[in-house]
Amino acid sequence: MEPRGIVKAFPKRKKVRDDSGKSVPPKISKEEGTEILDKWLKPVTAYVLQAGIGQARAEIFHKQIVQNGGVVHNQLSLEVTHVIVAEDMDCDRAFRLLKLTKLPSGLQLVKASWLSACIRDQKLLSTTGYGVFIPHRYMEEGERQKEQQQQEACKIPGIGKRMAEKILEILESGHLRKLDHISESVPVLELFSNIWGAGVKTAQMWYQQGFRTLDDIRTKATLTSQQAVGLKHYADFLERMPREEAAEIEQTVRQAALALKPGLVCVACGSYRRGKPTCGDVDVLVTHPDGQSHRGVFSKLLDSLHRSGFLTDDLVTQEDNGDQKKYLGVCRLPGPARHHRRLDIIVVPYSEFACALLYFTGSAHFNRSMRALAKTKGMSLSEHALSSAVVRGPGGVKVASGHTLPTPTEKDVFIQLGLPYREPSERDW
Ligand code: DCP
Ligand code: MG
Ligand code: MN
Repeated sequence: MEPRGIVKAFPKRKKVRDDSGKSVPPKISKEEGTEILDKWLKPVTAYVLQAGIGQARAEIFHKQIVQNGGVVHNQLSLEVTHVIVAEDMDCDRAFRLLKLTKLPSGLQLVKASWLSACIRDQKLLSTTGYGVFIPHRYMEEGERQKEQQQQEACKIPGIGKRMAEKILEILESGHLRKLDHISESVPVLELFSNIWGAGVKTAQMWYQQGFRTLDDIRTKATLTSQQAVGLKHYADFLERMPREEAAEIEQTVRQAALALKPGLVCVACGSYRRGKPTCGDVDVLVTHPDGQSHRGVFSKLLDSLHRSGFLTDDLVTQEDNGDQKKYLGVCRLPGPARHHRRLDIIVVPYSEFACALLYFTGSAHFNRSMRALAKTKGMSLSEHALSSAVVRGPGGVKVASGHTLPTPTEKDVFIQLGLPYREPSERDW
């Protein structure tokens, strides 16, 4: 290993220094109320290498640098960003005089003519063309690789300077800091977006506000009423219930419904109807075979279930969807050691029963496939009905409106679509 000389004394170099205690603090000259506001040399902390420049010229430089907001150091130190050297200075000599074996990263050796030009133009000029040529053997290993790799990366078509810098960072350190930040946030974003009612956007916002734990959210975040319910039942909502418990919940809803109106049909759909051993929630469909008596049931049923203490929290009290009504909330069966469970209830007219049942049974993926297939056959499937599709002419103008196809049972939907019937337990994909 080559000796690293003074390099070790330059562990971290700040390109733009702050204003804290420097040997020659910038002085703002004031003349009759006119302040020199333009401290254009502020980013520069210079060390003027007198050899070949001479004391008189060096002193003029010192004065000018300080007057324009820069800092002058009388020896090479950590803070120095620019070493000002004579025009004819070569690299070997400069390194010898500076007692350097390698060029610390961030330090530039620039010719005095650069400073003269800056002072003439009263602005910070690029050092391009004024730098002392530094052969690779004088560069720190990292600096050398960086220069080479940056040239290599830039050669790839479509890779610009900014992308090349990112590639370089990955090559140098094995990772990209920007991504570190993302991967750090991932578990927190997951924690937050598992709160019912909080999506990725909300989770990201909370992360940006500095929140990292559910306790931060509880004590500091602004929550919608849904998110407050979600947070209250955080653990319960992440847990799936055994299907036996889902059956008890279905039964509780059915009893309350039948007490309101005999003949109401209550069916637990979703994962329960597909025969899953555990359910994320219970999805109860309510309808009445007489085609009329479902009306008015929705709010009465919810009132009843609230009064009995079965429903503990509401998430969405009423989502109007044509003739269908939807409730999303939280329930808990009576007795000790019971968990809070998510419960969805839809009340639908009997004419829409088959399509609503098909939809609410899912799975969501199966529904998407069925809808896509219906489209290919010139039909349209929804939770309301199976219809012949709306026909549109040129420019999207409606030529023929769709009409509802008769589907008294789920089987009829399959038949209309030309598909063999599938039992609910076969609708998982
Ligand atoms: N559904 C849908 N598209 C969605 C969400 C739901 O088609 N984006 C339908 C199909 C689902 C049914 O509604 O099966 C019930 O929705 P759930 O979210 O309750 O899903 P599951 O009951 O299928 O699963 P889980 O056990 O997680 O509740
Ligand atoms: Mg469900
Ligand atoms: Mn559901």
